[in-house]
Amino acid sequence: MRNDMFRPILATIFVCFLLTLSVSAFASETRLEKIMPEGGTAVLTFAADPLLTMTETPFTVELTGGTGKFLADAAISLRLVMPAMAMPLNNPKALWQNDTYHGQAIFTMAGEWNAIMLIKRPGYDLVDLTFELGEVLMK
Ligand SMILES: [Cu+2]
Repeated sequence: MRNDMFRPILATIFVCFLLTLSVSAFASETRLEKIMPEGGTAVLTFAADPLLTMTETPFTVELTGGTGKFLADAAISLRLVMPAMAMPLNNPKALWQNDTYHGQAIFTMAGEWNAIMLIKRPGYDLVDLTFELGEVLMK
């Protein structure tokens, strides 16, 4: 009797566990958000978590203006830097494609990285935002 009661509960817990595993497998991304100086937000999302060295890592940038409208007229690039040392220039661009800005990043060394996002829009001053990416791990 007791066994019959618990079996469906255990089965439910097991299915939930499997769902959690599969969701986290597909949702592994590193998402960072900053407020822009004149309002609105810049969201930088890498398609990996954790970030790994020597791996082409797609990223997207979503710019939203103060009114909540997507901004599609910007020229965007990242300066990927290590705060602890000078590294060779690593400045991937993010180009508008369909619905958002897309680019590819490669981290050339394990350790702590920052992404300085440069945003230039017609009629506006250059904006730079620093995103702290944390540790990039050895592949
Ligand atoms: Cu380095």
